[in-house]
Amino acid sequence: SRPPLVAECDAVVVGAGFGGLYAIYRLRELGLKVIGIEAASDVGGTWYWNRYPGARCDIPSLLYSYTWSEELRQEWRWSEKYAGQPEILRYAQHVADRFELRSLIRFDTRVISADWDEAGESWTVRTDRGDCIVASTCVMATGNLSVPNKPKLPGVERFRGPIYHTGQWPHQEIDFSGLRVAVIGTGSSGVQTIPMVAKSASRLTVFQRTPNYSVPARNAPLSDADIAAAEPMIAKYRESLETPEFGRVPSNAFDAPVPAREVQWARYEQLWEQGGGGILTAFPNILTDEAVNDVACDFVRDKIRGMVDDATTAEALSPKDYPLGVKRICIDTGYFATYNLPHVDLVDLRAEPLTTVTETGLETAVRSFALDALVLATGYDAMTGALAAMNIRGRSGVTLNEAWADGPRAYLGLMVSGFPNLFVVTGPGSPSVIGNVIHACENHVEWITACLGSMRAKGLTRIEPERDAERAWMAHVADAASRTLYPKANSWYQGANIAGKPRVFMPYVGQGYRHRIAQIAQRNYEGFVLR
Ligand code: NA7
Repeated sequence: SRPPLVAECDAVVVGAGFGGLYAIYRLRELGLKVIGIEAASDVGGTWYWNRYPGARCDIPSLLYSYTWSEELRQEWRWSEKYAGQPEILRYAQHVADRFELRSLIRFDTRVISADWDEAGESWTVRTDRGDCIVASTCVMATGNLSVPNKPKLPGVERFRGPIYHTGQWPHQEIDFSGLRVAVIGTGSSGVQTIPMVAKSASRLTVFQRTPNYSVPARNAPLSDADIAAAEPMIAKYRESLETPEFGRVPSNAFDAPVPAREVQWARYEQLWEQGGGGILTAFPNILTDEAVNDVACDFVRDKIRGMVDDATTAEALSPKDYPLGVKRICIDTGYFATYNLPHVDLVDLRAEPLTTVTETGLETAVRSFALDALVLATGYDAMTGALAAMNIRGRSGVTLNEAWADGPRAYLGLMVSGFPNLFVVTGPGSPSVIGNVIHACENHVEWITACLGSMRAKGLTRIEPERDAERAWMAHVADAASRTLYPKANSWYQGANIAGKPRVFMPYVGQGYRHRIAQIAQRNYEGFVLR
């Protein structure tokens, strides 16, 4: 145990994942006194907690890397095309050591409140360790997928076996050998862990509410030649910090032609062989034109039928009622083939809803299942969960949750009106989780540091977005989404997975975000009030 810290500083950074680490680095470089706070015992954020078997990034490692340090880029060598969680965590740890960031971070410490003091123009941040830190600026780098969604399954408290959530996995290896295991949830986490759990469990039952589109990763070791070949692409990303390969809607989407079905099919075959999320770049209008997207859906369903022996199971595993790519597409290794194993079963919760958890298993409306362990791959209170849990109180005593009662809003996804000097890294209204979140973090951190640097140079101490600018931005975010197929799925992008969460399409799927926010900065921070 350590004594509580009572301190004043220039900036508090909450979270030591990829957003927080870089924020600490840049703010220190700016000459600020920075204090980092992290709930975990180490750096890594999402990659610290998500240790479930099979946890792996769905973006190629060479892109899922910081671009801001050439030295770092040269000295770090990824071993696989898609890095697994342990390697990504090692990367985060390496960054923390290499740039000597650890000494600035208070680990095992959770923020319990942050209060704005108008007279002192400062935030008072309190933690569960009794710390009280007064800072002129607060940077919330608390992550988009950091608060697990644990559905209230009826009777769950009775279950005698262990219950694991993929986003809060224990730090020791879990041995499922000889056990009857259930996995609930078939999003990216479920799709990744199911084939791994099937390797050791004596019986695996997957409880699926909504099937997902999944594409083979075709993961492989990275050769030196692969790395050299990726150089120009990486340089291009540094330039734009926008990742077109994954979920972003390109600017030519709206007037692109609809190619003949055979042409589309042939292209999908090619991309399927290549593996990974590239399928979403097949045609510029894949996320905007239902006619184009429909063919992609047919293509993936056809592949599922080809991979799964039992026709009823294949049918249940085939997504039907939403377009491909508007929930984050899954990238798997052997997911569908896992259902061909004799000890693996799928339960379609739409056909037979879960009625209760018992001491020894699960019951649906038609059957009961004896179980030794339960794995919840049920996702996150995404994008806003961590912010909502921190008791943030801004100007006039209004809490962030009150301000967001009708749904989250933030000007440019960076700042919330009523909450001066509080920056959000990858907040709602920014591209955040669409594409590559590391690049999204870099983009935000660089904007925030440039902003603070320019304020200091001009002797300004307070920044807050105008309510109207914020409103107009969120209307633009909604408009950008409405021009695409994104709203056609009940996804966590719009908070649909959390009961009672107001439905607002949170990520920005429009074009040229980095350019837009740079322009706003150039125009003397248009839409912000600075003094
Ligand atoms: P996701 O993508 O939110 O997936 C969660 C899964 O859990 C999804 O299949 C849900 O079904 C299911 N779920 C959630 N609650 C329940 C209940 N109550 N009963 C049954 N099934 C339930 O989270 P992941 O962790 O897989 O992935 C998150 C992101 O991490 C991913 O997008 C990548 O960016 C990496 P639903 O679809 O809601 O019907």
